[in-house]
Amino acid sequence: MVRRFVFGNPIETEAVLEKPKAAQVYADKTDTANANVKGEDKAVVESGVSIPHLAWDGEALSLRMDEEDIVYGLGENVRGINKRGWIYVSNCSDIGDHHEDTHSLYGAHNFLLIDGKETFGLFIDTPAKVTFDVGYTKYDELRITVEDSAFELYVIEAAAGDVIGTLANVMYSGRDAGCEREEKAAGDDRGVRVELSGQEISIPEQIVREFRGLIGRSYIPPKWAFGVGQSRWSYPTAQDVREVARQYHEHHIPLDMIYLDIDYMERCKDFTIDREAFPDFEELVEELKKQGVRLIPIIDAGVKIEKGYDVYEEGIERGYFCKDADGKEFVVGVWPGRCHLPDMLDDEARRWFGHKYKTLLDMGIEGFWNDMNEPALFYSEKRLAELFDKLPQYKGKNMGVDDFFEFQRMAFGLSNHPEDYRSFYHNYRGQRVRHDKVHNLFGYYMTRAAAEAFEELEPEKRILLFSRASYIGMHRYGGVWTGDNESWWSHLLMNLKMMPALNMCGFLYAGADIGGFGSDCTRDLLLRWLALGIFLPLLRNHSALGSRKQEPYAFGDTEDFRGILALRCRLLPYLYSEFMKAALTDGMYARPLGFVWSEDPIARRVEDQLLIGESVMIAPVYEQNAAGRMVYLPEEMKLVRFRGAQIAEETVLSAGHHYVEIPLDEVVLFIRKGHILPLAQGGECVADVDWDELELVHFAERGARYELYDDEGESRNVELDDGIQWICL
Ligand code: MIG
Repeated sequence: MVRRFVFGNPIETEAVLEKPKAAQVYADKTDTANANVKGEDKAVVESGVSIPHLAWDGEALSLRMDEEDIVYGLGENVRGINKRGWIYVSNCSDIGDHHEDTHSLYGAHNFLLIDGKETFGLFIDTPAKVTFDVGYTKYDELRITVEDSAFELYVIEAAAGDVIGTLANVMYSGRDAGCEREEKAAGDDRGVRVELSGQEISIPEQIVREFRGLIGRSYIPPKWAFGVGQSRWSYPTAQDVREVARQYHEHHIPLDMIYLDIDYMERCKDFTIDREAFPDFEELVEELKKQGVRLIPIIDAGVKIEKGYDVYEEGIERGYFCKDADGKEFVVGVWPGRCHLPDMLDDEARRWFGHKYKTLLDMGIEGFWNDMNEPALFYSEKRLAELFDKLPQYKGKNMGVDDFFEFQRMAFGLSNHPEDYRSFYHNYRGQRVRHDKVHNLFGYYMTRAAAEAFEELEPEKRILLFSRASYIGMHRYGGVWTGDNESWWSHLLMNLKMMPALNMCGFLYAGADIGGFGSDCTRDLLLRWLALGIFLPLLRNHSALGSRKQEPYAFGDTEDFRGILALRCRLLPYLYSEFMKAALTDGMYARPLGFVWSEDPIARRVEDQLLIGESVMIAPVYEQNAAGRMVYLPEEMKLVRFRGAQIAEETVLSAGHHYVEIPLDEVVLFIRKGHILPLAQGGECVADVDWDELELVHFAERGARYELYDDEGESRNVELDDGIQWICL
């Protein structure tokens, strides 16, 4: 059950598609127009309205947490699967240098789930900053504050009386691939309608599904986007790109995508090609596609100020850029130097910007990544000018502590300055709105710009699209990657912990830079990271300028990399099936153990294992030089060990803790009781993988069944019904 409360006059985000009728709650701070609320009476809500589970004191929503309560969610954030014990601030941030103490990453995902004696979900819908103090200030209090205090609150509970529910509302029919047990319904030669495996789903998962029902179906990329991606900032010439493909192919390592970072553009200008570095760009695209490899260019949010550059000229002429307080185009510095920001929130400007992607679609491009769309501001022209005005005063001076720190603050504080976010404006839904009030929508609306244009330009075809900044709602238009992580072991684990939280918020096509973006990666870190990454939808090795080369062939012998990426190809039918079932039934692809064994106190606290789809549990190694790790099994499971892409061991393990040895060249997974894992033979790219020749690894009895999903992988028109096939033992 969903209940909606409106505090003040919130700005629409278009996160929720169909809003339930609201019970009004008036926050006296903002809603001065509402005479019912008296100044001193902060806790007043309109008579008769009370918010379940929460207290509202006029400043914050709060609730007392029991010792046993777990707080899941909040999407892209640092720290645990259980978010207790930290403060998280939803404020899309360009934050390369992030670590355990960081409060805001690139996304703003205000959905959380409290699971304890009472279990319920909360979604705080506002484009402004929200602070979640999850037991940091007071260890047993969750306190949520909203800048401006205008917001919509959704309280989501599972249907009353259901301890464990089944997916009764998810019905589809499937083709029967040799399942004798199935009775066919008369007149339906395709099979019978059944529940999704008749799977029991826990209360936490029911709540997530309810929430996801509100915000709409998750983005579905083309099937080839489940392949292997190689990226680097940068492969600056066509020659470099060809060399990546050549190396991969020479070593027979699977490859589906090569990413192009900013250097493919002419001086970082969106929708241009540097013809010196890429003289035959169109041929390059074709040539690689024939090898099964797509080129995926980056698009940045800032548009270079340059006379004669059509995007700039048109934007100026039609008034599509964000303006400052005086109505002049706001100037920021990003990669191309001085730039304007397209007003992604303005319907017309958004349509215009989205249609610019056509330039690249026309060159054969089928996928994009949207960057710098928090938006990142290296500097604003105004702030830079202030610094230069001040500089002469420091020159020759014996700088003492005050001067030095002031100087340092001015110079190092140039980027992403909060005041700059308060000095430009959007035209949003017919009104002039200051940026900071709608900050968290910018990346979302940039990605929406592209996705809406693709729907018009390529109505039949899925286009790969993912973004750095995001807000809930953007999950309908594209995926996310989690930004500039580091080649650190702790960031491998962070990648794992983030996945279910992102899924809860609708971001299914998601992943981190594998091997780490900043810092120098080592061979063992890349192998261990891949042992997680091969289970995640967006699998991309990406690394930063100046860091050690991070392609698999940069570390000497490639056999182990070939093996692990070949295993990715073997897993594809399963991974794609699980992804599509999650996307089409508002489910989760990666789940914490507590979402299935919600009554098992140990499972609920596991922070370093995940369920991937219905059949598989993973427990990757994330410590350097560890020979294995402890794994918790909530129930009896089958350990399956792969050496390279081949099965080397299948052993049934009892419930409880086990130490499992996992050498660097092996991947271990666990199959749940009663479940099946279909494996393809392999291949060197997605198109090579044969969906028909499947080996069924399982921990089940004869007659057990798996719903395999397949489609041709590119059409937008997807129905679970059309793609499901039963596979039986
Ligand atoms: O400020 O385009 O997160 O993936 O390689 C750096 C260069 C800008 C940030 C992205 C990263 C990309 C980099 N970009």
